[in-house]
Amino acid sequence: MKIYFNNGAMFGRPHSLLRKLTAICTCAVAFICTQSTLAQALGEWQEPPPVDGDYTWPLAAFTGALMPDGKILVWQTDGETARLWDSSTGAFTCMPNFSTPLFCSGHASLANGSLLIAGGGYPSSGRKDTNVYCYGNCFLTFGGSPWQIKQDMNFARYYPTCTTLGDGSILVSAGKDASEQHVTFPEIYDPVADSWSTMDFADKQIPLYPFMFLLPDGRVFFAGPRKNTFVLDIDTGFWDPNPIVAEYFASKGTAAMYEPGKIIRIGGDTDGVTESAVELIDFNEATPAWSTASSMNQARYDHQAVLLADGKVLVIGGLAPGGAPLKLAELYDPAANTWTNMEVMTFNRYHHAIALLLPDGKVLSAGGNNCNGEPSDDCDFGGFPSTYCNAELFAPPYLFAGPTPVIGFAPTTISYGLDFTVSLSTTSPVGSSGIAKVSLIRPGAMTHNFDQNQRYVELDFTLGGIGHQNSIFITAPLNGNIAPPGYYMLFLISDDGVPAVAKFVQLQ
Ligand SMILES: [Cu+2]
Repeated sequence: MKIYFNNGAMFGRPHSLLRKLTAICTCAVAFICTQSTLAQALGEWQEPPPVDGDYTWPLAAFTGALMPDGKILVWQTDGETARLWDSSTGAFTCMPNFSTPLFCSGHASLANGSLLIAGGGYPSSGRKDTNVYCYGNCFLTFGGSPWQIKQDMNFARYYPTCTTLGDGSILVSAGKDASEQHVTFPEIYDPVADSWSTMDFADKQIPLYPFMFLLPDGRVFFAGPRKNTFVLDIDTGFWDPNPIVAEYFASKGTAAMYEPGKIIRIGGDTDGVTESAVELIDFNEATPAWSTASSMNQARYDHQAVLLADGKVLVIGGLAPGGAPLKLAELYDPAANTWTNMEVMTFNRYHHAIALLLPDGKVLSAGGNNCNGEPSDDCDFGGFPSTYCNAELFAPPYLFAGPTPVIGFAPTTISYGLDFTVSLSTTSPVGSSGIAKVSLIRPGAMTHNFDQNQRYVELDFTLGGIGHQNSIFITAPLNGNIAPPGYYMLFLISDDGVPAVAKFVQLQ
């Protein structure tokens, strides 16, 4: 942690005396205990724009996806509730989908930045519908509506998980059909042919909204919730029959891949026993196996996990043992295997809430509904009363850790395995020699406490030498299994740990 004089912590170098005092900072040294000092340690919950004291939203965002223009597509239940939120102004634009009740669908992004939405159901049960929320110039092609209706799936599904594969196709797993039966066959969407292919040899019942992750070798890992986890070989079409057994069930918990092949499972509640337990598995090892990591400070379920710009994992909200809502956020550092309490949230978030990393390094926390009877600010759409029609933003501690780098130029497209150059702005308070880390993060798409799309990939880079002090030479990911084709936020992180506002790049 470093202390800067001007409270906003954006400019100036750390003062050595203050730096020493920081290590023993107590509130006895009143002038150090400013808001920014607290924020350096705990982060800070903030009101989303417009900043006018009103956190209210016109809907409870049960589902949210970040689009490559930085706007966030959200909906509550029916497709008609869909809106696009501009995080810079706070303005909403109605984007109604009249064809499908989109609630309880699966979502993942396509190579062109559009969002594929598989199935859905509420208030009826599972549907075969395939919708695409189009990104880019498709508005011109489809008469002004961003919604495209694509080929139906082979199976009706609600509560499925979508997983973008290395070639840009999308695997859809699990869900329930129109008869409330579990769908046991996965299927794959080819966005070029607009067709679905059932994986006929991969008949297996796995839980609703399973934690599915594309591995660096192109296989897909079912990481739970369940003790027995399995690898699905996309090429052969068969599941590996040998389970990789975890210690906890992780029902109502969550999971994230925090680096290619490295997966974390966090918390959950099984048969009324709420877990603080955290487990890790690393598919870069010869024999991947679940291992126990440091537990969260707080046992919880129905929480959300967000990969931050620097590779740490933020856990938001959820419910404590017994079902009381939790406002304590926690931050996991994979390098140190530690959990640190963050600032307490303003609002409850648990069932049907969303949490998404934004390009400025902040996290949007919104929506959810209230199963406990505590006061909430109803925005009832079709039989879902007791909703949290509000949002707040979390500024992680890294945004208070020093001067913020500013990206000047970044290419709009990058190619697998090739180097590309990014330059810092001439106004950036950090030169290229002050850049310590470069990351790509795929935009999140979250519902029901699992993000089906977020992905963190750290990139190799070299700093510009003499004559190129503002340039950084970066190597793009080697292939689509490391990072599927599509749009990513490109973050540069200073040696103080501060991310620049990301630029979106299209990896192809
Ligand atoms: Cu639900």
